[in-house]
Amino acid sequence: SLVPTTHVALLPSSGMGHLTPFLRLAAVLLQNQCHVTLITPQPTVSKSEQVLLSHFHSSFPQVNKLELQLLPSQDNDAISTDPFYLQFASIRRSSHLLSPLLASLSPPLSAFIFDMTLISPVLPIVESLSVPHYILFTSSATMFSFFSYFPSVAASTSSSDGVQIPEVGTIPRSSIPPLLLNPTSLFSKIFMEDGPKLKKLHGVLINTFEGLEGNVLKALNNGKVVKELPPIYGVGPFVPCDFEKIEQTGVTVTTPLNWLDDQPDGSVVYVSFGSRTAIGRDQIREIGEGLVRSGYKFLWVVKDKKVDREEEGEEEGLEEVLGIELMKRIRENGLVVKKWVDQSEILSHKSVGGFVSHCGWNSVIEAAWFGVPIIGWPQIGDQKINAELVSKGGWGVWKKEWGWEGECVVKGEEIGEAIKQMMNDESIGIKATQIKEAARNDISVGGGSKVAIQALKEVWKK
Ligand code: BUP
Repeated sequence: SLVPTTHVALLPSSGMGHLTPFLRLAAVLLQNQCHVTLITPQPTVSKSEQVLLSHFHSSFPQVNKLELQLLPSQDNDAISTDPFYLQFASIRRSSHLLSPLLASLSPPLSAFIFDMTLISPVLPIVESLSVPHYILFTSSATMFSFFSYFPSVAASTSSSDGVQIPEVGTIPRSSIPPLLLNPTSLFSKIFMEDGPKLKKLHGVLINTFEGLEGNVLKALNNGKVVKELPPIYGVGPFVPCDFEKIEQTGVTVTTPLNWLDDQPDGSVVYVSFGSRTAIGRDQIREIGEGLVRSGYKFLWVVKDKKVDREEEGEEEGLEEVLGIELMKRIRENGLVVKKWVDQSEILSHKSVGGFVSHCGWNSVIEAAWFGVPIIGWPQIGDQKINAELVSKGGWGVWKKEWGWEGECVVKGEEIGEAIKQMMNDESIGIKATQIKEAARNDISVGGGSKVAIQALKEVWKK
């Protein structure tokens, strides 16, 4: 045909929190008549990532599928014990292998969109191949503004109480990702080495929208945060897709969905801390206690291991973690699952009235999309920054004194009280409905996200 094909290649990093938004972006690009190449680092860390990828490729056979075979890990990777961070390091170290992959693509690339943790290693490659290059930032625009601003003030933060980002607001010291306060962590390295290179990108895509972070997007694009940033595109909210649905095997077991079907509208609290945080045994028991005390029904996803592969063969009974007595009271009031659940399906269910969440960015956006109020309980990384923007928006709350993962054990009584308070607060429910409407407007004709995607397509045509 006479119309040149817009060909976009995507490269996600490790963990469901990075892979999911990339695949949802791929779906948006396909809807917008782009030809898509997906490059995935192999092998993946978790089984969930592998399953999601195979669902994606069977739903979209037209997507060109490429693998980046990672080099074996090295001794000096002992920078962290978190398998997902080790994988970040491994992808960074293997990224020179991208050169032949990218060079062989046909038709030539209109854009290459890669994970935000890969800027330093990928830049020289795409620059030498003259491929237009973008990152997908898989957290909030507020977190992005912190990422872009922090390197310039890092030297003076150790003694001060926070980071004041022009036009965006102050990030208190207690909300700064703890790994950033350790200068030898990979997280710090990515911030300090990659942050200053943002101006070399052709653009930054963020899964956010005007109704949620319009002011931040504006400040970033007006050069108020850091001068000479490339265009920042709010292309969210990414909508959960059909290929993510998991088969419900074992008809005899109560699935979350048929359990939810039996509960009254808005009566259930959904509890999940994401795919990467394993909560300690003591805290798990207190959460169980708190949920029972709240008096609300609950659906609770328990995870006590960081990577799902580890669970094979050594699955431990929940009774052992929670104790028989507590387990009995829990069974009377709620449903506890240890497996991967379809979170979007749960959040979209009419019986769900609140979400106790670690505030991983994908979870926040999914809650906004379905209009579910959040009780934030940030555990690591960017999560306090995300929790604060939810609470500022009035559609959720978080308890600052609950601290980071493992910092202290929060008592069940306190947890139950917090749930009761939020579930009874009508104004939070109203705000959550408003954020849902704003989310839906943004991806409709004339909405901010729709406009951003059109703008990108125009740029890619040239
Ligand atoms: Br657990 C779990 N089912 O059982 P976040 C998670 N999810 O669908 P994270 C399920 O995984 P990072 C489950 O809907 C979201 O899309 C959830 O991403 C889905 O947190 C994704 O919320 C989790 O960003 O990642 O995994 O802690 O730390 O990278 O943000």
